[in-house]
Amino acid sequence: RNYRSRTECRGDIQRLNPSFLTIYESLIPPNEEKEKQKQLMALLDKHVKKEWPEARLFLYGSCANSFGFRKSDIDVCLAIGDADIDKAEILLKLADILKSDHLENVQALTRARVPIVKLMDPTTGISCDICVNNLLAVINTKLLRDYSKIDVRLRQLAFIIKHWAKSRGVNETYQGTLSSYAYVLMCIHFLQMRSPPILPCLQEMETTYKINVDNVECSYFDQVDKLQGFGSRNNETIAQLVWGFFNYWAHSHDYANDVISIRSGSLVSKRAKDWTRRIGNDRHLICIEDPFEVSHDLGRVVDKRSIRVLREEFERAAEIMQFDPNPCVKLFEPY
Ligand code: 3AT
Ligand code: MG
Repeated sequence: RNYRSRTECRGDIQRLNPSFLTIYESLIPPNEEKEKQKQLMALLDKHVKKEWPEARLFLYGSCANSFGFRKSDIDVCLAIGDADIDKAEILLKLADILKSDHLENVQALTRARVPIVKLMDPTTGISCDICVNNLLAVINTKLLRDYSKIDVRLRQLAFIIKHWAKSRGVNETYQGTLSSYAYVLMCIHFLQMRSPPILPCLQEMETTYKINVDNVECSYFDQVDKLQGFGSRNNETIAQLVWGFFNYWAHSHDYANDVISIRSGSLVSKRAKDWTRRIGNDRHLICIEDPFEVSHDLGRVVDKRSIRVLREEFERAAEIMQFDPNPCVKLFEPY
């Protein structure tokens, strides 16, 4: 099959905006959920401080980056200053401490890729995963949250794309498709590349926030209040952006040569990163650079089979956005 990149979208595209906005609104978590999360965090903090007075707890992932749906589980990071601690030992101890206080299903999973303690809090109904010293995830959570404050269209687009990916079964890293984190990076990159741009590149601007974590220098412009109205010269709407996003990934992206990079606000070449061939399990069939761990390709989970699944889904979505009379139904049909 040979689709050509489209430059013209359907004439009635604006008609689709209300349906996309309704879906977006229906996925946003209500404020009570934030309160319940705080309540659970306070309880966890009380227990943790008793054992490790210096330790701190941070929320990360979708419960804190502003891209979380309603009724999501929460991700928590326990930060313990000491870098050479034995994580498994900490997690076993943590599970012990938490078991004693009304929490349910407390389990330490010390051999997982990211070792965690899992638990469920019956008071708030929230399930939670706690990891140890995964501070880069806390920092990339802040970066995503800061981007979301600049232009509401990022949050709208990312919610629609995540909802599509979950409905179509392409948000499963263990099956070789992409994480939610990767999809949000794709959305940020897409909005940085609009003309005129809807988002700036915060890491290329003056440094107002700087922290060194695990020997990675993380710095960027975080005074995003000053960037209100940044994208106002661009008046594209959510329907146009969803159309453009799928059209880009279906027909325009150069999978053979390009890496998307929100760090640089542009495309960079696979050759420059030496991501042109398979090394171990990293095949680099779709390349998404992590903003801080720049040697890390979020597309590394994608293999020969799943890249076909992904690209066929992008093509399907692009066709629906171009031709279907009612894209908001077809786009999210369960696979
Ligand atoms: P859901 O709403 O739960 O689907 P999420 O935003 O919680 O989405 P993930 O479950 O993919 O996203 O990941 C949780 C957080 O962990 C998000 C990000 O801060 C961090 N993270 C995930 N994958 C990576 C990765 N490969 N490299 C660095 N950080 C990552
Ligand atoms: Mg999550």
